[in-house]
Amino acid sequence: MSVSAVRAAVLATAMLGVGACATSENPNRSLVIASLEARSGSAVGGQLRISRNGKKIHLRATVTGLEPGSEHGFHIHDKGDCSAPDAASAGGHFNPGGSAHGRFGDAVHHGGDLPSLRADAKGVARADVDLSALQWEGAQGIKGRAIIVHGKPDDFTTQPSGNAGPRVACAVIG
Ligand SMILES: [Cu+2]
Ligand SMILES: [Zn+2]
Repeated sequence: MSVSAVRAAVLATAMLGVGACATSENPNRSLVIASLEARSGSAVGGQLRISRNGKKIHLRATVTGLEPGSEHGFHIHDKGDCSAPDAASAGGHFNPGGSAHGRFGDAVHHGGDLPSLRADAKGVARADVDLSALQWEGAQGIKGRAIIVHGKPDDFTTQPSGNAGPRVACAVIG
């Protein structure tokens, strides 16, 4: 092969590479959008948006249909199964570190313990949480698990659930 033929081959390969990147998903980035489904006879709904960029994971949620001014336990649960009418199918709190239940940001808490939701005067709560301490995929990852909104506040003390009452909404991550 002449030098120019090699150059042409290299250029063609590079162009194919660019084409492939433009049309396929970047494996380091993902975005999951999921709707919260009402459970336990509630009228709670809303949307989750979980974005990942490398090791960074960010959750944004808008939760509707809450009592104005109310506070609600909010967790990632172990199983991505919202099928039960009371969402018991989602199992316990996601707990990749084998920790006790606690408050997000404290030294001891489940990986799935999230900051509590607080509803505004219209019964809407918003969450904006950096989940970069968690992993995305695999045995220790959050993908394929469930996010649960509870009917009562989390006391951050009662084991292993925080005594946050019924599961009033559920969504599967991914
Ligand atoms: Cu929970
Ligand atoms: Zn917990």
